[in-house]
Amino acid sequence: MSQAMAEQERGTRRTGGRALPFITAEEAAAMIRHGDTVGFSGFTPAGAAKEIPTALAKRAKAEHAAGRPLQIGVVTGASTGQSLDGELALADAIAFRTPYQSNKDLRRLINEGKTRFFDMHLSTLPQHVRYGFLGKFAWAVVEACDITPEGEITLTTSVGASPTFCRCADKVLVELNEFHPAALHGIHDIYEQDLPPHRREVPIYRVSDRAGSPVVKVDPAKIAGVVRTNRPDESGAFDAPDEVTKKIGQNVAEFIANELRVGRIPKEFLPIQSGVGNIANAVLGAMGENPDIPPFEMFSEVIQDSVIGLMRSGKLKFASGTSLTVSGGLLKEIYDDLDFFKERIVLRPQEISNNPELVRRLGIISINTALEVDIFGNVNSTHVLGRDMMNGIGGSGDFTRNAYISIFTCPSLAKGGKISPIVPLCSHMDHSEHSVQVVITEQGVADLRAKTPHERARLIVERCAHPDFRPELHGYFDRVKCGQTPQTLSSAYALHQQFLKTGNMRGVDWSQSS
Ligand code: 0RQ
Repeated sequence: MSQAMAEQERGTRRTGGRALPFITAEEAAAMIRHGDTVGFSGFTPAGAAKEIPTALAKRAKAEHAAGRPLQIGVVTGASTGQSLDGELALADAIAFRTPYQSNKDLRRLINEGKTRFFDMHLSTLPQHVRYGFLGKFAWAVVEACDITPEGEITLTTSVGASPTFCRCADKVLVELNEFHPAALHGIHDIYEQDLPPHRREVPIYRVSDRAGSPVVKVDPAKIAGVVRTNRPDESGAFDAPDEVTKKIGQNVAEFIANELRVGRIPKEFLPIQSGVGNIANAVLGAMGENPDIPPFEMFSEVIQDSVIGLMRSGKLKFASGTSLTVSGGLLKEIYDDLDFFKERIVLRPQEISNNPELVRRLGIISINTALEVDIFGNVNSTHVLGRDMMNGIGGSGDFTRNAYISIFTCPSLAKGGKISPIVPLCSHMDHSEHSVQVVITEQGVADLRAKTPHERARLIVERCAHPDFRPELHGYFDRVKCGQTPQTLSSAYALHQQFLKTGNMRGVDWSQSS
């Protein structure tokens, strides 16, 4: 919106005697000071603040050019879009970042050691803010599709940690984004847990239960400004499934269908959680196509593209999540038929969508993607070659540790065949062998339940590793006959070291290892 239009809007929207303080994005950005910690709305690009961070990035560039510092702590629900993480990273305006990111410019700064980043389980972020573990929050900056002068905020396509940011921050700035219809009111279920030792159980017993309010309630005196905007979410489309991701999806669907057949999954079926990314999208597609999988519910974090077709076909009965991260055309389809989708979707705070108590109570089948899995079933979700951050652990730990059945998927080859994601020992550990029950690649399924480390190693190599790498991996553990775990520390990272030396994991000489 132009400055002139914003000035026209400025002043008031009067109802019930109170006024909303309309201001421009630049005026909002000018209130944020160097050193402030800001909780921005956004869980993926869905529902992320856009105007104020972009204006702040511009201001930071100008301040830096004038020799003055301007950097803030950026806390969000999870990753965000280009106009938040991207612009602030390009302006070098981020002092620290948590709990998750997936932006290439920010990732570069983190891996160059220029931006502090700490990686957190997403369910724990809001309570850590309430406990004071992240220090004082000066601002909450949240996107809304509606706001009343009484301080009732209807969020947009994500909830994330926004209710907690609004509660804990000294002041609140709102981006009133007219791209999202006010009729989204009712899709959210805002519920915050009490602080220990007064915390009670979360009163959700079925995927579709609601426990809270459709709006975030904020003391109107804390609302320092409302910025009008009309901008879509910056969610990109997924790659169409290829042969590998399709086969991974089919293997997951067949495994789950068989668990149902043999009675290890109850006949009523269980809710599904599915991770982020291209593989996860393909897995859901395959679940939809498998005739032996009954219509199901999702209790997940991100509701992504393939969910919408599944809902239309009746295969997906209900989806609970914290963000509606769908590409533009699909979001329009949802908005054009909002009554249909509002009956079938609830958006919750991330501490509820990912709540360990609920994951265990509801018996969630979790399906997440690994960067690397070792032959014992430990999983690396976050680090390339043990050093560089990819995105972060996200919600994968919240679900995996507490799932009824926890599944990890990955392709058996990465980087054009030069990397085997199945390795002797993960170069970084996010999920341990104690939490990971099933590993699935396009090659097959390794069911690790009730297996020893020696048995796991054999299964993972035979069923999941690429045939080209099976001799390499056998070379690693076959000779070790004793010990609870067939590990040889001197060569545990031989494949990684080979890659660092030659740009390819192939060709390790195991005779050199002791
Ligand atoms: O690199 O982009 O340069 O080609 O990693 O890999 O195969 O495109 O997989 O998009 O599904 O992402 C784990 C990152 C997978 C994601 C991860 C390279 C590969 C490619 C991406 P390029 P793919 P996906 C929440 C669930 C953590 C958070 C989480 C993630 C790039 O799923 O961030 O689980 N997960 N949240 O080439 C080096 C290896 C590699 C490798 C792949 N071993 N070494 N590079 N790559 N394997 C729960 C919900 O409810 C949503």
